[in-house]
Amino acid sequence: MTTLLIAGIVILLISIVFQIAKTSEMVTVLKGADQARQDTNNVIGMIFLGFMVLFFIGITWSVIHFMPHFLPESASVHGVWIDNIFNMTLVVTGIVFVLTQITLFIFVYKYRENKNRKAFFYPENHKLELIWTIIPAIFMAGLVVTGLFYWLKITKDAPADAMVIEVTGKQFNWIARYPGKDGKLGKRDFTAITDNNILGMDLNDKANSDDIIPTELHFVVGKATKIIVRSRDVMHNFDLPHFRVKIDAVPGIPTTFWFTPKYTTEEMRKITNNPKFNYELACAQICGQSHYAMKMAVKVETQADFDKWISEQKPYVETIAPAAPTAAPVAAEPAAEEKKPEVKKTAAL
Ligand SMILES: [Cu+2]
Repeated sequence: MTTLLIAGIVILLISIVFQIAKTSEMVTVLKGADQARQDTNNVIGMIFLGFMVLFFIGITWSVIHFMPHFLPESASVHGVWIDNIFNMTLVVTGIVFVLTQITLFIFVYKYRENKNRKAFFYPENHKLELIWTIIPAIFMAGLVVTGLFYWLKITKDAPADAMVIEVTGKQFNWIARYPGKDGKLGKRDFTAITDNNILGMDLNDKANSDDIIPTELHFVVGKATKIIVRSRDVMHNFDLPHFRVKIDAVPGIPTTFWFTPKYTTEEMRKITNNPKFNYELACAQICGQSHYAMKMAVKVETQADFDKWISEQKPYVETIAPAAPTAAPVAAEPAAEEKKPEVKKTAAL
């Protein structure tokens, strides 16, 4: 029944179009070709103006509608600089965009074909061309130089007292490792990776004896934090959107990013007016079937709270089952190890 109804509507629409075409042909004959063309141009000009108005209403509506879903204020020191560059670029290019689009549509309407007007041949104007080349070039250079200035500031070496955390991506979860009391991350060997030793930690390396692999990431507010990002299989992307931190996790090549968290989770709950707010580490690289589920909870707290939390964590080696065949199951396997099939072959660390 529905199909029949749709077919009926389509036939009706086709016949309406056909009738309109026929009528306009008759009108052309009655009015004369020139007048008919003039009328058509008027209508098309008005349609362009209407489209422009609807276009700007649409843009304004979508900005207002999606505003509540925008990221809140940056929770890191450098994030504020990134936001400022974004906003500056958006304002400069936005003004140009609005002005050029309005001019474009108004010109289409104003200078529509008219039998009383002759086209004006105006091949070149060096002065005008210089103006519209040099002014945008100055603005673009300003944006690029500002961006570069902040980029160099953001990517310079982390302070010596920065807290170091290693985060390894794998299909499909993140594994965070804290250095423990000795402040050193132990050696790893990808050939030693097993279900019980998920990072292939070298058990002969003393530095590994106190390394901690917790199920969530904890940062200290106001403390520089350096993340060493690795991947155990394919390319992932370490993304902390609230901190404006984003860097690829590449198999075989550790990447690093350092930043300073500005607000604790509690403070951010007040800023966002959302008592359930939580920071989150996501994967921003489509890395396979369960990519969407690749995330980790992140908490920012005071140094005292952090110290308390870390003192409650057990070193990972203590949770690794002994090699004996009667070994008891692992007591505290970190994070929800995914239920999805695991990639059998580990490419690199
Ligand atoms: Cu991923």
